[in-house]
Amino acid sequence: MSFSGSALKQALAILIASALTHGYAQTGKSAHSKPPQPAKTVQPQKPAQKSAQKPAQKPAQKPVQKPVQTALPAFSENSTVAGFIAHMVANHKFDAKILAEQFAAINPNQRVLTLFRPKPPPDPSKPAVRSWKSYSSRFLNESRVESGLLFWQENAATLKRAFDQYGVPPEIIVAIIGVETLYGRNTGSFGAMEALASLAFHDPGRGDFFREELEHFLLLARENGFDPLKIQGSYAGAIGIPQFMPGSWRKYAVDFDGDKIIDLERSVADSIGSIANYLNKHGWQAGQAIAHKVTIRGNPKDAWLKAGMLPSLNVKELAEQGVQGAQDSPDIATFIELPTPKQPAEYWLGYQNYYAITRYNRSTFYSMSVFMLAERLKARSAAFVESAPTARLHSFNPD
Ligand SMILES: [Ca+2]
Repeated sequence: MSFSGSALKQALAILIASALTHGYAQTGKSAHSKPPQPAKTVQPQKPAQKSAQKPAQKPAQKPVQKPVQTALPAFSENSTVAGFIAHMVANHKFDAKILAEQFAAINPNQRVLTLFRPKPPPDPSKPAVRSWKSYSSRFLNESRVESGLLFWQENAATLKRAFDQYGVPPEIIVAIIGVETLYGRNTGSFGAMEALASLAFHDPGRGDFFREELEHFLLLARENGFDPLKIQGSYAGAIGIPQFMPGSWRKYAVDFDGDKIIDLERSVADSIGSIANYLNKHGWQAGQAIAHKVTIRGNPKDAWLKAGMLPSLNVKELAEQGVQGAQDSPDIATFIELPTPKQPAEYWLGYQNYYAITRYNRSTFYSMSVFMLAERLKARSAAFVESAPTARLHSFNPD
């Protein structure tokens, strides 16, 4: 982004004036003198969402966070924000005064920044070892399977239509919604604009990405007539039943219930269609395998682990090197390690459809949780969803 000096000065002047006029005394918000607003920062989340984010801690035992004096300047005092406003005015004809007022109504949210970038462990020489078992137990449990079967049953016709149109099977869509928001029950309790702006202007690593997402968010709000201050989402600004980032919403979301509005906050059908379209556009291959569990001789080779998420390893060559268990698979795979401290790691080969899931969230643990939850749902669906019109779901023919 580049801004002319005068536009930037003008935006900054509007920001400051707006802060003074509509200031914190009136809104009851101050980044400096008051503790974080309970409604946005330490609001008790629904137990299920708590379990989805921090399963090890029971909410009742968690000590109340003490007010923290933040050193972060208010958005209305931030020249980068002024530059961003000038950009929105110059490129998208936004009203500088209204945008400045909206920035004056939100504050840099320290909890957002902490959740997005947790503090490193006290002893950097002992990096925390991730635990697949601990991570996946949040999602691979009876409660989430049963809720998923009910969701599948309730939405069987829509899921079949998404499968017919995009080739993505129901269990994958159900599993993604199950992992993301517990089937739409926990769509996030952070102000989306505040979360996005906090990361856009205060995260040292991903500021560029979140400034783009904030731009998409404001455009999305304008295009749909949303009040940007009333939209809630995750701490990273993901919105709605499928937790789309604003840029993905604008690019991949579809109206799937025919009311000519794309509503990922309330429409389950729009969410199902949008997830299917997203995976389809990211290379989903109808009918192809997603991943196979494998055994190996000895330790995995560095070259396998460093090959990246995009499938690039020749499955026949891997078999010659002792990777067993990937019969009837696509030719090219990525090697997946799922470590748990003090236990043997699990090893898997993932194919193009695994890669498509990683485009939703670029995490091996996330993607394998979706896949394994989907497998459990599929195994139980025949008995559970028997009366629903899904009997021929798996006869999808890509031709
Ligand atoms: Ca719709």
